Amino acid sequence: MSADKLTLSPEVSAALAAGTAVVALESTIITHGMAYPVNAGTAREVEAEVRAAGAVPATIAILDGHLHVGLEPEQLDALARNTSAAKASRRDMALLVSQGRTAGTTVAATMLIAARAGIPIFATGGIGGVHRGAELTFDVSADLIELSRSPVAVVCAGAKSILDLPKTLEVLETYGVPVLGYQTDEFPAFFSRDSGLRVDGRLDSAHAAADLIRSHRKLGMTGGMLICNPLPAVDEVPAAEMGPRIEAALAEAAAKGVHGKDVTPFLLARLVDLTGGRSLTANRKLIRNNARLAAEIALALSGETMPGPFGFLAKSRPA
Ligand code: PSU
Ligand code: MN
Repeated sequence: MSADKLTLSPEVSAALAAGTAVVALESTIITHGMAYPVNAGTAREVEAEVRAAGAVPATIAILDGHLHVGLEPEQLDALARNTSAAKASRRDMALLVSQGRTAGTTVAATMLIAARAGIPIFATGGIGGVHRGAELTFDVSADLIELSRSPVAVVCAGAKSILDLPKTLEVLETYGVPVLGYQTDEFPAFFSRDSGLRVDGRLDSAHAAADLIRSHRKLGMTGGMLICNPLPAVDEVPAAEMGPRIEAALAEAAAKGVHGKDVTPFLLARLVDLTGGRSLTANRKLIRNNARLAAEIALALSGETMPGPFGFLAKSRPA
């Protein structure tokens, strides 16, 4: 797969050609993370946040078997209404393309496609990680290994404590993925600013993040990194409120025998119900917060040509 196998929107195509700041956005959150019409509204808000900061949003999805980078408003709305869209991680892509299907892309698949398009920055809410009980189930999200493979900096609010956060950080360390805190020394736990776990390093500005990304490239690193942006304190949901609801959602998943790629969407949907929508409100806010930071980092990086791993992947990767 090379960049010319991608379907770039005219806006994204022009921005990439001009070296303008572009922020990649995922779409599993649209197809499997939220229900219509909240998913469509959130996706539009996130794109608006990127534009307001002066960058171009590139929402990534698989539509009728084509890898799209940048969606028109009608395409975004149709995806949000599509209740039969698949969930695409790396391993699903060839099957979905060969069958002409439509899918939301996970963090893993979005990173892979963003890298091939030459987009080095990507904003999401939370990443997948090591599930609780993974020592028995082996349920470790493909997002983690993709972070070691695709040269994209992912801005997120950490990971939800539906996951085992210490094990998630261990696996990221094993895979050689830098984990940075934006204006924090702690790994954020999505709904809360702190998890009690430390990040590898702290970045206090978008320029510091851009400098780190440049150093990563200069060293010839071929993988990505995680930039963790805690949600604003006013938007936090207290851990005491989330804890029992997370336990309830996990118990339901176990009782129903939910497994494989259905686990994360099941837990996310149950949490929205169990918190009476409170988790959804926090989710919307933190994604916008991440989109803004990603746009600021993209701007700090833009104007550069893209040598190193990004340019190489976009221009000369064989099909
Ligand atoms: N975690 C969240 N919200 C999400 C996801 C994870 O808090 O929307 C989505 C992302 O698209 C992520 C995917 O890449 O779920 C991970 O799925 P899995 O655990 O099956 O790898
Ligand atoms: Mn899994």
